[in-house]
Amino acid sequence: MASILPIIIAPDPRLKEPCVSVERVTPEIVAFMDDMLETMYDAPGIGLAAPQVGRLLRIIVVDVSKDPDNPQPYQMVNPEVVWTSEETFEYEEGCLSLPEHYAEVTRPAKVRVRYRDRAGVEQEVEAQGLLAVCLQHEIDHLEGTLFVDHISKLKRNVILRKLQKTKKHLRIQDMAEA
Ligand code: K1U
Ligand code: ZN
Repeated sequence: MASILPIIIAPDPRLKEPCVSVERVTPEIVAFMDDMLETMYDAPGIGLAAPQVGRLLRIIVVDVSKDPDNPQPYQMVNPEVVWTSEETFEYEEGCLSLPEHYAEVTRPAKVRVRYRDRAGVEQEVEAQGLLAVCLQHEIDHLEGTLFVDHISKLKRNVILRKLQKTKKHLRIQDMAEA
């Protein structure tokens, strides 16, 4: 049975590190990807990258269907963007590691992504719309890049300072309850 993993909240140095490639898709990697998918659905979210749960591995999961009756999950090992369109697309992004903060980010409108699936087989997907946005957002996580790194320094610092304050308050609350 899959487990729900704790999600790391920014600011945290583990969210700023580049991740390492996965050599082989072992049963342990498959079990970890199942835990990631369960964690993403539970949050709820439409994507999750391994560093968000403390593993600095090049693994992401995505499901933009938002429909529990018809899920369309992707579990990707070593995903890489191999083509982007000239055309761009603006979308108000969120992140499970930056809860309750959103900002407009402009990215290529279409991308082609190469990855290995849970059987270790190389695959490619061409995406547009929300799937393209989400894939780029999750692959960014693997380089230690957050959506706030695509907005102005002023807006980024406002969001990160607010999150730091929230984390501090939560720690004080935890200590008081212990
Ligand atoms: O990477 C993450 O933290 C997941 C993030 C993915 C994402 C959202 C929006 C644009 C780009 C990438 C989220 O899933 S935030 C939560 C969210 O968007 C959502 C949650 C429930 C239903 C629908 C959307
Ligand atoms: Zn994110």
